[in-house]
Amino acid sequence: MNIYFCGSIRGGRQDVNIYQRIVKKLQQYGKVLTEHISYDSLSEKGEDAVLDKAIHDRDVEWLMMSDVIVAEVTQPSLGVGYELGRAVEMKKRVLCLFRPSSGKVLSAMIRGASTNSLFHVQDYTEEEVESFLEKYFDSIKKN
Ligand code: 6K6
Repeated sequence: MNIYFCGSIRGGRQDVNIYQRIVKKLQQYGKVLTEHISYDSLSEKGEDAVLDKAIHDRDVEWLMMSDVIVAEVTQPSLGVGYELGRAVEMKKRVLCLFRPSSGKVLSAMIRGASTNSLFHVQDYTEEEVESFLEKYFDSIKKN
């Protein structure tokens, strides 16, 4: 199974530790095409139009190749929002993970998209992240 993980980069890297836990867990279920999003060394910096086009085109190709998209959406990110919109258009299976304890309120465009049966938003606390991923992947194996 190809899994595409989405997490904030230029939107801010404050949740990188939780991205690492998510990617580690996802690797039990399949190949994570975007493992680099969890790297400590990946900073918010760097802007280069040619490089950015290559990143965009490669990421859209990976989205097309993926079977499941898992996004950590607590830290708002334009790139993650864009990827989720493209994933919906591609009729992909999507799981969004959000931590209400952050004090943030999730965008209505993400929470509101979960009326679609392929698109699921899961509120969670940090301790529960692995168990929610287990439940989710068990449920999609059965379907
Ligand atoms: C490197 C250092 C700073 O910015 C970069 C760009 N590198 C990227 N490499 C791979 N994927 C990226 C990159 N920038 C954005 N993305 C994609 O958008 C990822 O798949 C993330 O899920 C999402 C993050 O978007 P922003 O808007 O938070 O950057």
